[in-house]
Amino acid sequence: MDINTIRADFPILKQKIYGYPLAYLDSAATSQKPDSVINALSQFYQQNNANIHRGVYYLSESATKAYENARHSVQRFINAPHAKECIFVRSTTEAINLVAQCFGHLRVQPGDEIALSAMEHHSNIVPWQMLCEKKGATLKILPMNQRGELELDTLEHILTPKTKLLAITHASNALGTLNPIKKIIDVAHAHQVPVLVDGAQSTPHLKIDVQDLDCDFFTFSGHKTYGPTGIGVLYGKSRWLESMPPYQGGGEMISHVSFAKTTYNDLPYKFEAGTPAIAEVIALGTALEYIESIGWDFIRNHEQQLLAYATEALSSLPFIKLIGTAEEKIGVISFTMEGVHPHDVGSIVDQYGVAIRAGHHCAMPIMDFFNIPATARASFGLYNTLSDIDQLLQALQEVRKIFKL
Ligand code: C6P
Repeated sequence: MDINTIRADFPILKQKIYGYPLAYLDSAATSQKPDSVINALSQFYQQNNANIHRGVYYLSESATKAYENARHSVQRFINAPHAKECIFVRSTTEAINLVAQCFGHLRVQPGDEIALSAMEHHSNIVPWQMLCEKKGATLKILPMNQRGELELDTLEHILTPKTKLLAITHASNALGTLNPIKKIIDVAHAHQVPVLVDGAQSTPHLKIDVQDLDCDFFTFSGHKTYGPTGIGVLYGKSRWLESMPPYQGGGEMISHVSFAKTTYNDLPYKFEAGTPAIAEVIALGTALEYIESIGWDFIRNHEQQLLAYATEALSSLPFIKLIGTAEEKIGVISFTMEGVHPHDVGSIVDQYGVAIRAGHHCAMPIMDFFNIPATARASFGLYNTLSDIDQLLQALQEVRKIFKL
């Protein structure tokens, strides 16, 4: 695989920002999109637009076929046993809210516990807090150490007979930590605790096999996996999804409606009320096929090379402190710079064409743990190069000059 050939697939990368080549280092927030995904969206609206599962005419039937084919692409991509276990939702956030409400409604009683880890994104904290408030349940938090690694020895004590679910991230968006998720799931299952994995940050970077992981639920967002915004996936084991009540009421999720009673549709439609994001689903299928065409070996090796290069270069700078130094990481580097607020770092490097994120990264408990208000964060996608990182390093020197440090 030649990186220049890959970069040529991403039209946005060809532009200059303030006269500098764009060094896009914010793929953890959202990834850029290849031509094939952009074309899939426009081709749908130009040639195939119709509502699905409703019409008896050619366009509707071919749109339905393309939509359901995309579900099969998702099934293959995460190795789900059945396509009906792959539910289309708006995002990781919606997937977790769906499980919190529907699984929570079914399983959680006053006095019960939901276990989370100390490195969760707000999307995997707040829905559970809302559930706990409603049900009189409590949260238990698996702690982490100063490197940003979970203290797995304590997991057995966190899980109790009252624990109804462990909801945990596969990889941290703020620290880059890649958790040993299979091991964690094994321990939880040994305690009869089902597990939801937040795969928002792992899915773009490594092969996901939900059968090998044996997770009960797995979630990811299309826009971080080179696909469109507004589309995400909830995978759930049939036995949970079958027993859970629907999330929203409306068209498509029903089997029969009368004013006296409604019966619900089968999986996956029970959880897909209303007209879905048809074009986005189809383009998500294209994005997953694009990733597969590049290949996991290339993606993992390439991104690990970028991570190693950036880690070595940034840690050699005495004015930089890395936040998150776990042994196993995805391509995410969070850091603080002595004497400069991360927001200023982000705004100044932007003037040199470098796009990074600065802030709490929707992970305020992580910032509290490290006793900092925010970090600057560079995150990599399959299209990044060593020269993107050099451009960041150069821009950081400019930040020092501006602050006369
Ligand atoms: N993190 C980031 O810049 P949505 O917004 O629903 O697609 O994804 C939410 C989410 C859930 N879990 C993790 C681990 C995440 O990283 C994210 C999104 C982005 O880090 C936007 S805050």
